[in-house]
Amino acid sequence: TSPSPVSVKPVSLSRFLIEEQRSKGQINADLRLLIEVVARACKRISIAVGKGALGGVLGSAGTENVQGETQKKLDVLSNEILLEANEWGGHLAALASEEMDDPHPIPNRYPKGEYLLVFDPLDGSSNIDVNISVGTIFSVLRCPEGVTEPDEQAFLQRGTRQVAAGYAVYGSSTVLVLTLGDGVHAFTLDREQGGFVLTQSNLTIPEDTGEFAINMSNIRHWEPPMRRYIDELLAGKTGPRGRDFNMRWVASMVADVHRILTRGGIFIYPRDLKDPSKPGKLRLMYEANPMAFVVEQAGGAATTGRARILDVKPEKLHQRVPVFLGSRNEVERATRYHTEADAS
Ligand code: P6P
Repeated sequence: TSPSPVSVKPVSLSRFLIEEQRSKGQINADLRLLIEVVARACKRISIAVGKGALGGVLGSAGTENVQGETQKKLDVLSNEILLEANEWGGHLAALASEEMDDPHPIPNRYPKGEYLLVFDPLDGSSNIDVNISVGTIFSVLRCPEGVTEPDEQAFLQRGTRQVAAGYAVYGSSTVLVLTLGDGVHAFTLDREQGGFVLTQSNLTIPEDTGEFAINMSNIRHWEPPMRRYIDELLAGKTGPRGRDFNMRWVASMVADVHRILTRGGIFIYPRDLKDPSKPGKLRLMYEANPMAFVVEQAGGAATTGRARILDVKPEKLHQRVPVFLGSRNEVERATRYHTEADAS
């Protein structure tokens, strides 16, 4: 029988990374340092988020980000925590964030490294003031050879070029989910020890599901194949799917994706016609790509409804993209409805 949980020696994030480095050559010392620094920053963000009203950081900062969205004080604080944590380590060539118009160079007083870090420091921040889970999403790319002053162009790499990605979800517990391109692993923050401990290895998403996540209030703006796919789910047993489906929508991508990683499901933020200039709401570089990498590494699928997300060639740092991700068979079905409609 497997040893009882208490007898299994807890594996810290640092030990996991050192053993990955030693056994699989998947990562080098700089990437290991990068992941540890991001994890420490997420721990600080978790502490700030956890203080809620007592931390004096709820509410709006009175500023807008590049998306024209009102920034919450915690958005700005979380961004600053990630910048300060990563500037001095010598592992990064530059950083980019949802909260900053342009990439943030590493100050000349610090050495530069070979990696680029792009992140959404606090995703779902509209949920903070109502005490619903939020999270941090991050993606790691290599700085292109010979680029000493990385600008936006240096970041515009397909999602298949990511060397690592993951997120921290600040919920009833704080969980860091990470892929280095060799499976997906989850680490829970042990608040007494102050570190992340491996709690799940090689997470896998069931290929089929009975649960979908979408903001139904946009239904009148959807393309016909999107309507068809959702109508069939809503028809349940009486419809062509021959089974009932359940719906969840947290309006925090990190929380919805974490549920799907844990028990399956399909998450959809489709293109909608209310603003043709915006192909969906979610951003490619620091929401769709990192989540797509994690989901694929867990055996799921992630598309724009028409193409694999990780194959999309980025044109702009803050560009948006439709997102269908989760249980492989559901994502493939929803995608097929769109590609068949296009072909007809
Ligand atoms: P809506 C949060 O603002 C976010 O970027 C994602 O975390 C979330 O999935 C989505 O937007 C929610 O969008 O339109 O339902 O508020």
